[in-house]
Amino acid sequence: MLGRDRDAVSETLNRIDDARPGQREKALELLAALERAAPFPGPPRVGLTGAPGAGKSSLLDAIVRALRARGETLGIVAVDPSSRRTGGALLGDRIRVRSGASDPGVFFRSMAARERLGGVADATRAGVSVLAAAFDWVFVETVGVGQSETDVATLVDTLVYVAQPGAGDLLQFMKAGILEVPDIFVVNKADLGASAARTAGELEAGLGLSSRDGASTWTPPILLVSARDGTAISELVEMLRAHRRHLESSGELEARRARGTEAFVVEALERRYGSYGTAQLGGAPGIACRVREAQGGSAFALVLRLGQEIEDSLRKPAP
Ligand SMILES: Nc1nc2c(ncn2[C@@H]2O[C@H](COP(=O)(O)OP(=O)(O)O)[C@@H](O)[C@H]2O)c(=O)[nH]1
Ligand SMILES: [Mg+2]
Repeated sequence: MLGRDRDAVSETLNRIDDARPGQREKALELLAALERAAPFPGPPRVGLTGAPGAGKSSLLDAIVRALRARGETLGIVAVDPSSRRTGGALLGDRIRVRSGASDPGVFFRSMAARERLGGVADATRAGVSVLAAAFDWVFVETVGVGQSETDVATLVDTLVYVAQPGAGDLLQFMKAGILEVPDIFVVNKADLGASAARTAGELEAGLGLSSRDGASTWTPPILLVSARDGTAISELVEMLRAHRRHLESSGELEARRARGTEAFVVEALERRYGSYGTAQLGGAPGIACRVREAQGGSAFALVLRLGQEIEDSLRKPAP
């Protein structure tokens, strides 16, 4: 894996996807070892979210071409909302993103959103960690339903929201809570003209009113692009780089990864052991505290270790 061998990447992804009993610990150990071996901060992790049909796959395809033209490599995880959409549409997505199918510099893997509808499965986080060890960039494409913006936000460093012209008025954006989380807003299909410009204007007005994290000095830009015509794709890629530079120079990158680790560990333990189990460690606050104590330790190692502690304490007879 660390030699960036493609076959090793596939093999690792298969192993972490192995649902047979007993394989879970091995998978977590493998992931923890990978995270330990890959120095911080690693490649940029970018999420694309937005309603189905907004053009996320098409944009990714355009980004792939722009980055490949400069010799940069990419790993892509697509969260497959298998229960929500037809196989045909998904296949179309895959083929488009795989336009570089024979190119060893692009790796594409789709993962089922098993745990929650439209949400980001555990496997996605694992997939991101694996790809981060082997490629210059990692992208996550997901569907924008319900909580998925905030879910993906804990997995990636840069969240891009892809809006569709005429997709809704300002009120809808605000109601959906879309404006609070993303780092970059993209209005795709700029080739449609006035309606794209109008949507960008609505987003801008909404951003002025939203209650975003006041601690960050980053002002989320709104870009008008066209995946179809290639308009402003290079500006988008430049913006991704600019956001990464901002995260690194401000120290926000470390803070953000730490928050992501905390959210992941708490959620993974709650899902596996329930509230009675996690109460053994003081519930979510207790677990969060333990994660902070571990200071940048692997999220997977923490799930394994704290899970073991929960199991041990559940086995002890009550005093
Ligand atoms: N006019 C226009 N259509 C686009 C553009 N980008 C994507 N589309 C079309 O929008 C539809 C949905 O695109 P897709 O990339 O699958 O969206 P996703 O569901 O967000 O991944 C497809 O029919 C695309 O051909 C664009 O820049 N302009
Ligand atoms: Mg898609």
